[in-house]
Amino acid sequence: MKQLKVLYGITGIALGLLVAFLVFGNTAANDTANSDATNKSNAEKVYVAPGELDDYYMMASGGHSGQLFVYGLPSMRLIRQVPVFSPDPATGYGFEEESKEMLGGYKWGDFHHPAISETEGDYDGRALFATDVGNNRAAYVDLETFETTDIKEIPNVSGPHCAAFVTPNSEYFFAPTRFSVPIGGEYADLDEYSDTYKGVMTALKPDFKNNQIDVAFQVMLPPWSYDLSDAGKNKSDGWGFLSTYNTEEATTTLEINASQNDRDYIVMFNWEEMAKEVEKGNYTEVNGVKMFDPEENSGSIYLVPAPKSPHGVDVTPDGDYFVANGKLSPTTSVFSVEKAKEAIKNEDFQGEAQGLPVLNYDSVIDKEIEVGLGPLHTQFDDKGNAYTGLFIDSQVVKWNLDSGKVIDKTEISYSSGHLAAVGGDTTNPGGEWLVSLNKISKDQYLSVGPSHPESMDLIDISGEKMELVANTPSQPEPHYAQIIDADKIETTEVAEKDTDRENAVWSTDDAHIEREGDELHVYGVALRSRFVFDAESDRPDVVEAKEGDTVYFHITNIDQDEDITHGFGINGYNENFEIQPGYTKTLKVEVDESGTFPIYCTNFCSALHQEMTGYLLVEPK
Ligand SMILES: [Cu+2]
Repeated sequence: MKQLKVLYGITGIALGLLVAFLVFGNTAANDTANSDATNKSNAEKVYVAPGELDDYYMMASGGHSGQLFVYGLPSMRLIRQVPVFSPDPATGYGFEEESKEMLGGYKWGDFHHPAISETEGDYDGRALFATDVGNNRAAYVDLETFETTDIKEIPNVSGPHCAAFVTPNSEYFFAPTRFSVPIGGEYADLDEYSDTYKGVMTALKPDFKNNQIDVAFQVMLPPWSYDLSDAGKNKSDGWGFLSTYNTEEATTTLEINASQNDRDYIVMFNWEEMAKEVEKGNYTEVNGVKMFDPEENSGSIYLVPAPKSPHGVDVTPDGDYFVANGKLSPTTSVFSVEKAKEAIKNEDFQGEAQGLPVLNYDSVIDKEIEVGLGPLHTQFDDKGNAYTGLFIDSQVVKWNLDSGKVIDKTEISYSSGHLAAVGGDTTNPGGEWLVSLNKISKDQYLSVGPSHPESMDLIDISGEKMELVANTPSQPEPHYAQIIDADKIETTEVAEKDTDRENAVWSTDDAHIEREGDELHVYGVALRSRFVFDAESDRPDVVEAKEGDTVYFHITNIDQDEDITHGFGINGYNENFEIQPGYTKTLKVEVDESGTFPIYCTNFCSALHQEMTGYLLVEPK
């Protein structure tokens, strides 16, 4: 049956090619101006033959799954789910000691907007940064291994949603909050909201040598909700841009009460200046973090009025403009960085809000584009065009940055939340593909009951007209994605044999078990197709413990071959983890019940994988 389907698929594609040739073949031959892309059928454009590789990685956040989804483009194949903020039973992330400690006991995370590290304003493929809106954490994902290598809890914040945006040379990535709370998080009456509650923006500093992040400083902001952000580039390098809503400072029924003002604000801040001020000592310490208060240190933060409850704020690739998408307005607003700087210099203010100067709207606006209903987010191509997703109209709109003219609209299914273009947040966008990350799939896929997947549309943006070429379901719930050229990612397949590594054993002869009181340390190896826990034992794959012991399994996978992963599951013990080639992992087990517990390799590794077993024997007290 499976084979038949494959044959049918190939026949279908061949038929598609034939039809494409009959329809376009002759005209294409006469029209040398047509690019290859326009001559291809939609099926051809996304077809990546078995054994061939995709051109791009798409790194999509997994929302309340807490995970990172890695897709290949143009095939839209889901290649990998990388655990970041939530435990993962298959890999044992959050089960074995190393990641368990990093994860800190959290059961879930809410990963919203991934940001790939940058060099000179372009994705450099070294790392990916993530923030957790659910439990106020930030993570570093190493793109050599596609593993989460560091997670830090961020003090003083509630819901770092407006993140992460990375500065052009990865000096910092910023994480402003969706929720405002009293500084320090203590109790305060909601009647005191406007005076006591604050939004907080965190500057996190990546350490690429050790694959870590640290909180560098924080900035106190008015008690509003901060939604999305982007870093300045080229002419606007040194600046950052945040969108706000609930500048009404409502404390209940936000649906109505936070939708009253015709204009909220884009917060425009000079992060270079702020970092310098903090360096000079202009901060107060709150829960161990340097907190910068822009009200007391004027000159680094300004407000730009923008219609109405804006979601995305996106800086153009040349850095000359920032585009705000007022989700309750039918327009997208283009603001000029140069005009904003001029207004700041001339103190061309129309007032102030929460002690911060508000720039004169008319002095800063460049143009308003009538895109349609529910504009949420804008991306760019390499030809001076912008693409805005419309939530309510379920469309993507292409418009020109210079002329402001709408060029094309395409229907998507349904309700675009975010857009991601190749290199879409960089100084160097690709201009080939755009993905609409849709919030609702309804009738797009075979029904699986009341819970529907989300959906993603792949749009070819290489021609004058956009063309929707493919659609794929996704698990909950990509909020945003970044698309990077596959050539920029260099992965490690096998970990180096590090003979100094703590708890590692690199030869079957060295496998041994040590007892320290009621602690049992198993220094074992996994290799095709056996476990060796104790080289000198008649049964080297058996661990004998006593009821009440604590057993530490320190297991090294000594197979130094690509894709030879071993698993380690204990039957009836609710424990499992993977050990990648060349890795050492530790599992701690309290054996509080006597009995016989088979151990087995859970990740198929060889023809004799079924034989890769052992026993944990727990003798009664
Ligand atoms: Cu195995």
